[in-house]
Amino acid sequence: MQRAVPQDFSRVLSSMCTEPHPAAREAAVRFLATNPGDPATYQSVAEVEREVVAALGEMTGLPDAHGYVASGGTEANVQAVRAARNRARDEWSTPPETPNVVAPESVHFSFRKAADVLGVELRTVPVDDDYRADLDAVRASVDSETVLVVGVAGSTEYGRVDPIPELATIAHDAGVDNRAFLHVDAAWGGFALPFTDHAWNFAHADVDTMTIDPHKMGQAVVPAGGFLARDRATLDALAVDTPYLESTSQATLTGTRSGAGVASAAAAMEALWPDGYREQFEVSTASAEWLANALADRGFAVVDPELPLVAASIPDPLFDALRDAGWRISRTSAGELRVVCMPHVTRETLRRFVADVDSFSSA
Ligand code: 0PR
Repeated sequence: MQRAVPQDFSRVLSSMCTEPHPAAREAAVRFLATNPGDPATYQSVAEVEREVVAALGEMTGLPDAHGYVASGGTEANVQAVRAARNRARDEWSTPPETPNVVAPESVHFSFRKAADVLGVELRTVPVDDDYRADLDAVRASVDSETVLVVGVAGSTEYGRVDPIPELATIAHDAGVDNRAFLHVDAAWGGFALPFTDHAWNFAHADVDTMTIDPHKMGQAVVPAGGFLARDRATLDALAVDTPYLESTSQATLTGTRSGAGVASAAAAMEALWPDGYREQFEVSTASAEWLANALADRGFAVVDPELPLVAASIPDPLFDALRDAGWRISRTSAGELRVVCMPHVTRETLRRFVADVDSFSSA
């Protein structure tokens, strides 16, 4: 272990995590030995967590936000499904026998885990020609046992934003007398979307819950995910009694949690919201456009970037040569090269990448 060194970010184009902001790193170290899972004992980190939730609420149009700092987007998505399932079970006049969740096929694979552990059926429906949830397909798939509809705001593969207001309407017409919920997965996109014209947040639509992760574009350390709920009742639907702790109930999925993650999220947001994140968004967007143009100029089919994420079809031998040269790149499920323009991905990095594309193409 003494000789192991952490990942050098200079050739990492595949990650949705990035180098933490210096203030986030420093705060994480200071709060390493704290546990927000026991807020009555670790009171200061619990207070910091309330600040993070309030700040995330401010970013997402939810002044009176309920939620917590989760271990990541996976936990937050699992909790969204669990909350919707529990509320339907406890509040509907006819609780669903086999609750289902309707989501576009672009949804992150964490929903497959959620369906598996929670005993709900995941119904994935096709996306349209631009990789967004196909509303007719969603409409055709919901029924009286639908407890949750999911929209993605910044999809993992193409950075697309689903039509959230329309999905909210569909969700709230589904289910029994009460209504199914709408969850927005902004795990990756949430720290970029405030600087766009997209309708994606609690103020734009009747969104019930949201995933938004400080440890992705928020530049916090891992682990720092975000789960937000419009209603207190949604968080209550997740709570279990904790008889031997001083706090009497716990809504999180994990017990002991990372105070480092919580503190780093607070520090990153204090340093960067809103101007630092806006500036980063503008720089990353310009980089993504630059890369998309550079690849298109070379004759590759490029998926137009909407958020700072570029997908392009390149030949397999070229992909393999780039990987062999140390570039950490990934593929979409359709096989395209996928480059996520995170803060550590500078224009200089992309210039070196395109230079390698050129030299391996002519080889
Ligand atoms: N929702 C969306 C839209 C996501 O893109 C992801 C992760 C999640 C939820 C799950 O979040 P956690 O991984 O925090 O639980 N998307 C990336 C992926 O799975 C995560 C990632 C991060 C991949 C860093 C690689 C990497 O180096 O592809």
